[in-house]
Amino acid sequence: MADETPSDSKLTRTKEKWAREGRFLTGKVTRPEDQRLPPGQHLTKDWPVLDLGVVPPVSRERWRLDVYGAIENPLFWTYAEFAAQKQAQFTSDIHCVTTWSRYDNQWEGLATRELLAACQPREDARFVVLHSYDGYTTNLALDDFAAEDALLAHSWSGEPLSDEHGGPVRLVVPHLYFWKSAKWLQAIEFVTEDAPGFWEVRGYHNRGDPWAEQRYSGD
Ligand SMILES: Nc1nc2c(c(=O)[nH]1)N[C@H]1C(S)=C(S)[C@@H](COP(=O)(O)O)O[C@H]1N2
Ligand SMILES: [Mo]
Repeated sequence: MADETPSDSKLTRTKEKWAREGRFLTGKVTRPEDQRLPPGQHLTKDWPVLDLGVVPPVSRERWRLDVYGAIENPLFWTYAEFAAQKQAQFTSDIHCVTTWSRYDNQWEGLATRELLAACQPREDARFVVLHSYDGYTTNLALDDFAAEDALLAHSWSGEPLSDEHGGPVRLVVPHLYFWKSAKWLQAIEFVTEDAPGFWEVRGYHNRGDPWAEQRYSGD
């Protein structure tokens, strides 16, 4: 509708509904410095590379992002379309299940909340599955995906994300172990039933909260 004002657009109404429901609150609190490092972790200054051993060749020219499933508005973006979305800059800590943590990583990209506003999850959408160009998958509860500091990142420390760290675009979900942060992101699938991913079917915890040391299934 051409005369639809911003205040009664579907997007605005959805955001208002989420606010009423208190939806997507992660319970994240600012932690005192002496509690910043989760249990069993040690600090590193460099940034280790961890993956399945294959860096899939995907240039910005060839990269596409498919967003589909239990949503009102499927999205199929080129890199230029992705880059034209509202930009966010977040600084956050990385916690890898292999016990290293790295503080103060500066990310730039598209906040997952902006993506959700654009794709409009259906009422029955409860989980997302991330699909990557190397065949990797990982699953997240929709509320974890929608954390206020989660983003689809294209830059780190003001530079384009390197190939080895998941460029052109990776997910970053700082409040969970880093295996949930899919590199070389290809697709985001919204589902009504949970669907464990690559590591989740190989003994890793389904959620992966570092503060609760949810490393392996059964923890
Ligand atoms: N596509 C893809 N994403 C992935 C992985 C992978 O193998 N493939 N490994 C995960 C794991 S186990 C970790 S710890 C982080 C490592 O990210 P980094 O190499 O940038 O440190 O990426 C995660 N995302
Ligand atoms: Mo990892």
